[in-house]
Amino acid sequence: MAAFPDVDKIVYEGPQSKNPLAYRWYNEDEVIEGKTMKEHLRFSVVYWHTFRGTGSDPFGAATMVRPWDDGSNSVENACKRVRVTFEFLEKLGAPFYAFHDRDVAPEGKTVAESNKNLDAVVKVLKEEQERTGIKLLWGTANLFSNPRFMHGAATSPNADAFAFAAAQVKKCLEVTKELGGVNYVFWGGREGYQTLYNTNMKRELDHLGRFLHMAVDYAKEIGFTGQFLIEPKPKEPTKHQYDSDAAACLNFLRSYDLLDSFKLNLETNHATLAGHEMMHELEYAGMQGALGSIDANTGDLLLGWDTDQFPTNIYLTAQCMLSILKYGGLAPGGVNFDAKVRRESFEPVDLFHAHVGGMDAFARGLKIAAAIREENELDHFIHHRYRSWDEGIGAEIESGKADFKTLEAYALKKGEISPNESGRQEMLENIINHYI
Ligand code: XUL
Ligand code: CO
Repeated sequence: MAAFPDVDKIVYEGPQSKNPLAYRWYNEDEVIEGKTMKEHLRFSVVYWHTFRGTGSDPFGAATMVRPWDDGSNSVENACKRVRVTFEFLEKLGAPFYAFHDRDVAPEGKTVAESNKNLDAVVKVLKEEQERTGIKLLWGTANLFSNPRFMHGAATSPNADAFAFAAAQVKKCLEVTKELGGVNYVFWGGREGYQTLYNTNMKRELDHLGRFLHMAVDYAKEIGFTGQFLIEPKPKEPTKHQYDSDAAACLNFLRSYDLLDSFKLNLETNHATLAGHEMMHELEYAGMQGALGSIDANTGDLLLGWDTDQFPTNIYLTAQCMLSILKYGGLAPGGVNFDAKVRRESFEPVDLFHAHVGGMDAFARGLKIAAAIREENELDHFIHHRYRSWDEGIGAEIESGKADFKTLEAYALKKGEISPNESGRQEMLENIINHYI
């Protein structure tokens, strides 16, 4: 029996449509800059929020109405949930999904039992992937929920926690490979600290480096060719997460000789918590060739935690798409909605409204970004702004010909710098508004 009997396949009806369950902007076959929207955006739905989110918060119990879920932790219930997930993905027209091992299958009392449960559910996931053609964008291991990881997993002071985390990632890599996953994500979970009074930071980071090398080695051994991704986040659950932002992650990867094996999975609300705009994170990763994938969501400016709301702000999505287009796209990564309906939006149909809105916001962002790029006003402005580096003293500095002595001689002779020019921030913001 269908879990969403009242929802038909969501189709593109164009900007004039008043149908809330139709796409007004996401037209998957529409070609922009030589690729279809489907190829650019590579939308993905997350298992954890969409099919495991209960709506509970620190002040109240679960609110979500999910008639197909019997609330038990049985493998049978987990398998039933897979069928519902794929009905949802098919009706939505999303080409990808993503999961943690513990979202899809119940954790057992032992490693062996957990692995057995996972195998049983993976069989159904595989069947449904084959039936629908929907693919796994990425798998990841949940190394933060089980109390054994209270002090961290790879960075725990307890070596057994490291060993159990390794066993879990080994299995999750095998399963991701089995399902043809195109990426594999490491989000730091509890890899961080609450106080430096009890923490050997150097030793913990060395262990994290070792852990990731083991993952790279094992992927090679089993022939998993998906892209490895690290997902930065500065805080929550720990006060300080080691993978705090794109710059910190790239420094870590470089220090531990892992730069060739990893790219970044950047999440909007994590950027906000780090005190950055998402565009900053995208640009920082992009300029270093490390832009892998995004977890698309948004926070709430008035709430200081990771609210994981669906993105609806087209300034935000246009900025994201400007950077993504600039760096040649996300593939094999994608736009993964690591986002949840709020606890007051408790009916199954709200899952559709949320994703349709997010997909339309990104499709619109893509169109806006492509239009901005076509006119090229921003690029022209930036190019012009840096023209003092194209010849003369600027070119000498960039090419390495100048040194402090020649520059002192230059300054003495010149007397004062060429006049500065306006940054024209307000004009540029107005230009962006022409395209929105
Ligand atoms: C946590 C978060 C995770 C990762 C996967 O804030 O974003 O769900 O995306 O572990
Ligand atoms: Co995320």
